Amino acid sequence: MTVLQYPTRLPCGNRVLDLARPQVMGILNVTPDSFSDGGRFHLRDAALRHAEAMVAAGASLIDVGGESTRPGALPVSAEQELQRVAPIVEAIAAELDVIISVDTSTPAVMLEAARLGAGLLNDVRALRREGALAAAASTGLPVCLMHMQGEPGNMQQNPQYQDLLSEVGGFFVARLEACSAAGIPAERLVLDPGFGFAKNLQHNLSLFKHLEKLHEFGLPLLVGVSRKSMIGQALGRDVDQRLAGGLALAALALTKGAKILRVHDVLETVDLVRMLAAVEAAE
Ligand code: 9MG
Repeated sequence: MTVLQYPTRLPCGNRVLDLARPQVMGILNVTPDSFSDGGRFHLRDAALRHAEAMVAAGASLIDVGGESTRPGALPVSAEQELQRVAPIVEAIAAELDVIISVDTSTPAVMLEAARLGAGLLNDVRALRREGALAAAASTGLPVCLMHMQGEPGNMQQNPQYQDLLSEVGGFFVARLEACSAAGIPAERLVLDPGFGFAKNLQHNLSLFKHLEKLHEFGLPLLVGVSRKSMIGQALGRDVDQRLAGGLALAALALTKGAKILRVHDVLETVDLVRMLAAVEAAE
């Protein structure tokens, strides 16, 4: 495999993401059933205030999602997703100095979000929905391709792998080829192993342990483990007690070379990043 060494400046619409240092992506769910905020930020103003607080805490990206991807979640219509996401993207683009990432697999949402000022497409289905490759290509935006077997609705029903690392790698090979054929160059891609997506606890832990293996693609890695059930299962913690476990995994992900951390707890994660950088900069 050709190893591409990615440029440290990733153009994201009218902004640039500096990948020379780790970046924090704040999660903004605008779904009524959002698993960790109970849908509290459903309303436009509340969502904007939450985004503002995450930017003030140091997030360089805000990931806006209008379709729940929690295990067992059912897909929503493109119209419904658009109704949830578009006003928030528009408001953030008008009010805040931040890169807007849109957590979507839906071509119409990708196109409209890009028109309204989004700078990154975050697709848990890695552009496998019909029309998604063409839509993403036409936006010219970078895309985060995440690994997942099946769909959120059924993904946790006994996920099976013969060789997890090779299968995740093979998935990325196929998606990179599909992107290239659709006119999306590798320089515009970010990879994400998809913790908690069609993986049991042992799959998640093993994938994390061997995260470095994904550097073979020469692309930036995004890691999302914030408040996830892998922390709950490993530590026996409810969703509101997973911060310490999440920070431990965030620190480990950074030492393993991840460049973007997708999190709920932005302030704490930014402190973690700054602390690691302070040690790194010492003699
Ligand atoms: C939307 N979403 C939920 N979890 C995620 C994860 O781990 N990675 C990415 N890229 N998106 C996620």
